[in-house]
Order: sequence, then structure tokens, then C-alpha cells
Amino acid sequence: MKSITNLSKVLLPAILASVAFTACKPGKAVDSVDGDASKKVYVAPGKYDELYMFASGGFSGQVAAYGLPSGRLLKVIPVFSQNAENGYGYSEETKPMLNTSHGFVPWDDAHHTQLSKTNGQDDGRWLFINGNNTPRIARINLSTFKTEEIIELPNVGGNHASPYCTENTEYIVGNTRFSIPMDATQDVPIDSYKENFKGAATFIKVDKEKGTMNVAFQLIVPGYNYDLARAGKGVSKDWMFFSTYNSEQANTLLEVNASQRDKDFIMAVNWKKAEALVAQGKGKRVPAKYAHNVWDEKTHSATSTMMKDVLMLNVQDYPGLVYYIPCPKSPHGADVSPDGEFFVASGKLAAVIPVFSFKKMLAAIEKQDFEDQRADMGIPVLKYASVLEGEVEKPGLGPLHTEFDDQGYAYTSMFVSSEIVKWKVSTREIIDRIPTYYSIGHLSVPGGDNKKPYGKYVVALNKITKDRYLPTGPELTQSAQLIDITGNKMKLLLDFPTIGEPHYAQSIAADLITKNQVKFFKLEENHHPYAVKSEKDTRVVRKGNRVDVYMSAIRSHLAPDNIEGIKLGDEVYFHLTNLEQDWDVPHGFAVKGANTAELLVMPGETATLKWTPDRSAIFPFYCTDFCSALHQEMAGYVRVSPA
Ligand code: CUK
Ligand code: CUA
Repeated sequence: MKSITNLSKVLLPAILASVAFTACKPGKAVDSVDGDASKKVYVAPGKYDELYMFASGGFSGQVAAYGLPSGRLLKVIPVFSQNAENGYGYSEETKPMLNTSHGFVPWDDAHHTQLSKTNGQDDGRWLFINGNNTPRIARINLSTFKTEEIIELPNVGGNHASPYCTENTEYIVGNTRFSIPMDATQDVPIDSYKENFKGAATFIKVDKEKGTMNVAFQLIVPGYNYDLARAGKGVSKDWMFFSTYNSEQANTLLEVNASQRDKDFIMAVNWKKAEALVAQGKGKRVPAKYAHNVWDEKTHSATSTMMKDVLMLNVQDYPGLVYYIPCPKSPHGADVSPDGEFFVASGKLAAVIPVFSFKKMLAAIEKQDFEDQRADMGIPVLKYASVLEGEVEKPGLGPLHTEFDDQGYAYTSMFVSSEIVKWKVSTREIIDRIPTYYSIGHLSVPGGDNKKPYGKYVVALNKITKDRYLPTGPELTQSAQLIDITGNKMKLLLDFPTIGEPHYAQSIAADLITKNQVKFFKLEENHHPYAVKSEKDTRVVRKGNRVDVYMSAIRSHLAPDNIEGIKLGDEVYFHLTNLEQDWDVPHGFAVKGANTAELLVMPGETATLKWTPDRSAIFPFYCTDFCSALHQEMAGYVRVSPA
């Protein structure tokens, strides 16, 4: 352990250099490619993939669903960003989804996908993802592949340690990447960081039936940077582990300020205890403004509510709630083994991977075996040696994230040395390593955070592709790599491009998703206030200068298809109901010159395009999705007369 400080002097320049390294065509790569790779990833026409992989779209703010092992992109699910393809964030119904306390924010930077769990296993119901910038968490319904809910997190600057869930999706957590003053309106000098800046670990309660999220409480924690988190499971199911860096509490993250210490911390939180304290009425409700946006499946519309306060517990007031465990230099990932006994932290500037024991942690707490120095905010710091099970030695450079398979092995990504290292959880002995192309961030084993992982593959989610694909101008594609882990030696099977930066992904057996698919929305259950149930209900209604057009679409007619009586200065709302009751028959809608939206309306659903004509003219409109032989006939005219 003594060499850590020195090593970081070597490592940091290496990290920086790796960003600028000039890769040559990887001759060695051939060695690690499985000879049967083509057979193992080939999914014949008409056949299905074995797994769905849900990957973060990074700075696109969206989620992408891929099939594995083929790597085929199946769908981009819009979450935090407007998406012209299907009118998300443009239609009147979906605009409220992107509301925040800052107003309408139509983009974000998404990092981590989290599948919902029952008894520590993926249940295929929901997918959660964090918005890193405007701190938000979204919930996607996996029976419709629609974003159903987005909640903003108050008192958080950069929701990075998020959205990790407990064993039965009781809670989803989010913690701050950038500590900030808890009263966000507080005007303080930035260099008063040590006194004024704090972290807030947010626990969001998830409704068992509907999945609806509500901020249950926030724990005020020391003003460090919180990077990632994982819930315990099995023996450790009542705990949550967060990685933290910048325990120096520097207000500039230059290495000299923020990476001086040999060790930062893993923060262990007893969330069961926090929950019990809340049940006893502990904590204080403090003013906090944040948006909670919910999709209503009956009205096919979202509503946005501005929340006004939040329950806060200052952890220093509640001994036994939070402990710190020292962890070598700038821990990034914090991952928990399938049985819940070990938690693995990866110090990105560290030379070893420490594996901590939950049992030993409890014993150290029992014995009150604390380091006396550095007890920030009265939080006990456990001794490294008393919680440590052992270290994985010489793993490579820049360890980031660890996932587990079903055979007792762990896989850790090495950002700087661009490789995945396979090691045995029980002995921490390194079994194998495989290069990745290039600069791997997260990695993902299907079911890798479950009590019983699915295993079979590990997917490398890379930061840089360099020479791996045909060039596409200054920006090259982002990429993932599929690796076979069924044998002793890892074998590279496939490179495939991804949208945005694939920070993290989770994969799930396809049948857990396919069995719950909604094929269309039932028209009789459509309670949208402007829905029509048949073509004969279509009409144009004027109220002052507002004109509501109740429209229908069914192969192959838009009704009404000749609209007159609109005057310049009117506000026109086209409410289009798709009358189809069949799978995969959306209709689109576009009006010439409408600068607000185009629509894509699912069968049985109603969506609204708002339009303020800018001139008097005859405007054509039409269906944008080629839906039948008479698709080109799904069109009409709207006449806008001078005021
Ligand atoms: S982060 Cu990207 S490599 Cu935002 Cu999860 Cu670790
Ligand atoms: Cu409806 Cu094309």
C-alpha cells in the first residue's frame, strides 16, 4: 500500500496520455477474437436475440435498446431529450415530462441504467436512468418502452451516484457528484466550500405496483464528490455503498488539491435504519423546489408538479447511520458481489483493487474499531485493514468498475491500460485479461448486479474507438464490445456502435421483457380529453382564437382532411387519435411550416400538435409513417385565411 502515492504520480500522467494516445491498427486484437465469433453473434433473419441490452445514450440523454449477441439497435427510447422521431418532448402531452425547476430542459447527460429488481433479480418491469446535469431520475416502463416518470432531485449538483436500487426496488438512490450549499439560493464564495458545501444522498421510494417515484428523504452527508453507489443484497441488503473522492474538500479538482490523500472513502449507509428513523418522525422538512413529472396512461398525457419541500436528516445527528471505509485513491465504482458479502471499490488512481468484507465491517462497527482522525461531521471512519478481505494485486492501470458472473468470477474494467481483468472472487487471483478498444469505462455482465447473474457475456463500454470503424469526420462512433466469458479465457466476439456515450448498460433475458409487451393501447380505455373513438366524432371546435381539431387516423385516411375557417392569429391544436387496434401501426402527422412538432401516434393513443400559423395560405398535412399501400393518401389541407 505504501507505493500508492508514488504510483499516482506515474498513473495520472498515464491517464492523461491515454486520452491523446495514437493507436495503430490493433494487430494483437486478432488473438483475442474467438474463431467461432461469427456463429456466436449471428442471429439469423427472422430469429430473435437472446438478451435485451439497455444502454445509456450518454450525452444524447436517451436510452438505447440493443439485441445481444447481435448488437443490433432495436430502439432509441427518448428520456431526457426531445426526440423528433416520435414527437417526444414536442407534443403537448409529452412536453411536461421535460419540465424542471429551471423550466423546460430538453436535454441531459445520462449515465447509468438500472433494471428494477424483485428478490435481487431483474424483473423486467422498469428501467431507471439518471440525468447527470439537471439532476433527475427517469423511469421507463418496459412493457411500452416509454418514459413514464421523471423526478428532479433537489440539493444535488450532478446526479452521478444514481440510480441504483435496493433488492426489491424499495428505493432508488441518487447522490451528488458536486457538493453544493444545501440552500441552493445561498450566495457564498466558492472557496467557502469546506464550511458550506454538502452532499445529499437522496432516497426515492418506488411504489410496488405502479413504480411511481417519490423523494422519501435526503441524508445530508459531508461535502465530498459522490461517484457511484450499489445497494447491498442478501446479507447486506439493508445497506447501500457509495464511493466518494475529493475527501480533501477542494473547491478545484486539480490533482494537487483534490487527489492528495492516499485514501478517500466508501460510504456505507444503513438505509433500513434511515427508513426507521423517518418512520419515527425524525428529520426536518425543508423548503426545496423540484419537478415531478408523471405520465398518465389513461389520458396519454404527462403532468408536471412542482414540489415544495423535502425531508432531510443530517447524518451527524444519527449515530450508526453512516460509516466511512478508507479506500485507495479516488474510488470510482463500488460494486457488490452476488451474495452481498463483498464490496469492491476501484480507486481510479490506485494500484490495487480492494475487496471489503461486509461481515468484517459489521464486526468493526460492533467493536467500535475506528480511526480517530478524520471523523468528518462526526462520522466514524473504520480502519482499512479491519474491513479489508484482501486486495487484487497488479490488476492493471486505472480500475473503474466491477461486475460479477454466475461462476464466482469478477470482471474489472481498466481505463488506462484498456483491458478487462477477470479475477476469482474467493481468492482475488487474476485469471485472465483481455484488451478492449479503447479506454473502457463501465462493463456489463448480463444480470451482473443480481443475486444470480446470467453471465455468458461481458460487454465493454468504451470511451474511444479510434481506428475501429470507418471514419465519420471529427467525431467517431461510440462503441461496445461483446466478449464471451463462458470459458477460462475471455474471447472477443463483436464490436458494435452505440448512440452517445454508452456509459453503462444492463442486459436482461429477452423473455422477461417480451412476455409483458403492450401491442397497442385500447381505444375504449383512452381517456384523453380530446380523443375520438371513431371517424364520425371528428370535428373542429373554436373557442375565441383557440381552435381544437379532433382528428382521427386509420389506414388510410386522416379525418377531417379539409379544414377551413382558421384565421391568421388563431392557435390551432391538432389532437390526433390513432384508431388502429393492431400491433405496430403508428401514424405520423406533419403540417407544412409547423415549427412546434411532428407527431407519431401509437395505436389507440391521442397526441397533440400545437400550431400558430405564420401566414395565411393553404397548408398541406400528411401522415409521416409509411403505414399501408394508401399511405400517400393519408393527407389533407388546412386553409388559413387572413385575420
Ligand atoms: S461513469 Cu462513465 S466510466 Cu459516469 Cu459511471 Cu464510470
Ligand atoms: Cu398513416 Cu402513413
